[in-house]
Amino acid sequence: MLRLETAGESHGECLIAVLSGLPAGVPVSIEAVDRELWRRQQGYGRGGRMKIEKDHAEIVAGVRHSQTIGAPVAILIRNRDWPNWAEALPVERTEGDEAARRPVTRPRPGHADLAGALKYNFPEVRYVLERASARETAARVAAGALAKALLEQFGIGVLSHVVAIGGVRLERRARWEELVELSRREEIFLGCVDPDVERRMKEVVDEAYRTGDTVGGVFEVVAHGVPPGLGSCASWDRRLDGRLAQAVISVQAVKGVEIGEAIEAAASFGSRVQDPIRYDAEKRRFFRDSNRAGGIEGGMSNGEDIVIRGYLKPISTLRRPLESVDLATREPAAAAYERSDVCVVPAAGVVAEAMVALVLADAFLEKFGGDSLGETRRNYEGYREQLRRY
Ligand code: EPS
Repeated sequence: MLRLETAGESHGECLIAVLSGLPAGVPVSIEAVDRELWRRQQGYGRGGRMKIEKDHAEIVAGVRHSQTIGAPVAILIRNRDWPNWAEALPVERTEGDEAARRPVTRPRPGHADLAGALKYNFPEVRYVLERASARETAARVAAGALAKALLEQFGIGVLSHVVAIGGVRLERRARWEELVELSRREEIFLGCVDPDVERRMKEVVDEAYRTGDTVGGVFEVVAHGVPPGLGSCASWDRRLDGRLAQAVISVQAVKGVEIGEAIEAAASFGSRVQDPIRYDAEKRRFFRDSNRAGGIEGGMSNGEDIVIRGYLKPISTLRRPLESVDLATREPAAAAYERSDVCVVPAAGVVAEAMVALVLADAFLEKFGGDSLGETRRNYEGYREQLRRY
């Protein structure tokens, strides 16, 4: 239903997102999109680039008079750093010395560098790192903001928080209200709902700064207000958990995804990890006291909050470089270092919110369809009525 394509190099002119499949009539606020872009740029542990950029969405197609018109939406985010790279990455061939292209011949272990150079048959990794860069996620966040705008029309919210940085973990569940409060803050530090845990998280990032290292962690995305029945148990590729996992693991540096309490459950017994089913006769609805399934059973949303965690490896650009091989000489060499971040877990959480919102909006439109928001709403209300009568 929804299709997202992004384009753009980290140090190119701009990033572009093209999102098609949204019905007409979804309210769009540039301020709201920019707020999401701002949230993605925050967090303790970001590098110098975030002081240069101030991401702003220029919507150039598909939205008129603050509403979608049913056409593909095209969003452009300019790179403020581009003037510093115009000579290194011109669109047309230029004469001049090789060094102006800023070639990188010492691939970083863990980065796309080497695999990309081999795959695309490049003698050095500049083009690969430009596109593999997590800078691309700004385009995803802009598109995700539109998916959020659709979901919001149906009372669905998608937010994130940081559960762990290195070995420091938040040992309790966060309430939805806490995530709402966190998302409204004017200062984002490490994105943890508990200030004491956040302070200890900061110490881990400081240690990485001191030692020229990087640090990873875990973020959690929660989708609140999702109706039961999104996704499907009938076909493997329509299962909501599979679609969400793909979307979240596609975020740069995410190496693992967990839905609900999957990791703990794998070490436990069946009698302890399911969420017993209850019925509230007054409200005429089924509910659970726990949500270990993370809101998904049989590949479908079950009406509880959807909870999905992303496990982020420490990013692979280290100030204290790892061992590598120079592509030009084939001699052992220290991996290249380019200005980078030390910790990006809070930002990755914001990106994953966008990815979760895009998948949920897709599954929502798959179930309810409609070329205009009014039509989608009628179909949705019809289903709600069916649930009430069930
Ligand atoms: C960026 C993410 C990181 C930053 C990048 C901006 O990208 P990468 O995945 O390549 O490490 O380091 O900034 C730079 C490349 C730079 O010149 O500082 C982002 O999320 O916007």
